Amino acid sequence: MSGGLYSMDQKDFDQTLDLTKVKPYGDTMNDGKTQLSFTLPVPCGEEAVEAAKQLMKKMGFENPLVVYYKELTEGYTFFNCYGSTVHTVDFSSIHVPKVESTVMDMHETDEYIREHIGRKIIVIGASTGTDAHTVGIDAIMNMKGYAGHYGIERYEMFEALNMGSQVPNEEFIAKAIEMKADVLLVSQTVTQKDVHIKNLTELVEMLEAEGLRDKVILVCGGPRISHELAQELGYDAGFGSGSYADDVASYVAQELARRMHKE
Ligand code: B12
Repeated sequence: MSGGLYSMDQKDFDQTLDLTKVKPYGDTMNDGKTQLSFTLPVPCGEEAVEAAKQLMKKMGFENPLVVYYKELTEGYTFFNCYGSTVHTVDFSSIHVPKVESTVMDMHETDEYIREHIGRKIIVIGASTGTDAHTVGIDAIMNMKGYAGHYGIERYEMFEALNMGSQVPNEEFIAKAIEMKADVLLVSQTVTQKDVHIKNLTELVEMLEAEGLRDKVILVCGGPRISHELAQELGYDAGFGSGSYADDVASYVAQELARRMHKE
């Protein structure tokens, strides 16, 4: 297929694409076609369908179409809908803060640590506060790894302790002091009523009160965590959905080396 369609720039493919005014692509460029689903707390019936369409118009969708609806339970109706959004975004002006490090695989990271740090990096991790979700922190730390990526416990140059879930911030900090941890990994999944913000903030405040905040690399992660949010809350880095141990281990190794060589 050399020289064919696949080697073309997307802009050459369709001259009507304007990256300063991007909208969803359905059948043709710029048609704005969007699928969305939601539930309304109203009884199932034609009035419910009309309510869904009116709501879609208010949300900025032209030609709203309800393609499926069903009573969920008495007084609640679920909808699948299509519509064409009138809104656009300027893709060319978007800037998303990201963790700045080179992602290496497990062997490369171990080698990097041997060369630049010369000792094992001590890491503790937990799902803190009331959060009982363990799968995220396990994915990052567990020996067996996740989706083909070995967790930090597998690395030769990390000494890692996964404390599990529902670990109070006090206990987490006490363990960090006992193990002289270089890195704290915090997982937060539940965000209802912003409980994650409260819990993540409390940890930062407690570390500051102990005079420990600057002595550790503080990292949080979870499905609703972004690097930007993490930094706003006083963390060094944040990792969201789709992160692997490789991302975190590479970052931590490079950040620790940077701090050591600055001193
Ligand atoms: C399994 C599960 C549970 C299990 C957890 C069992 C266990 N041992 O973990 C149980 C049944 C206990 C449970 C309970 C609850 N759950 Co729940 N649960 C889920 C579910 C189905 C999957 C979560 C999961 O395992 N994901 C897989 C992992 C691999 O993904 P991940 O966590 O995003 O992790 C990745 C990244 O985020 C990142 N990451 C995560 N942590 C960290 C940490 C660091 C340091 C780094 C670098 C990266 C990182 O890396 C990981 C790998 O890529 C989700 C829905 C869903 N499909 O996502 C709901 C979900 C998370 N639960 C939810 C809720 C509301 C609850 C309950 C409050 C329900 C209730 N009313 O009781 C309770 C809360 C209990 C508590 N006190 O925490 C909501 C959360 C909504 C919100 N935003 O707040 C969800 C989204 C379901 C929903 N749609 O409503 N849950």
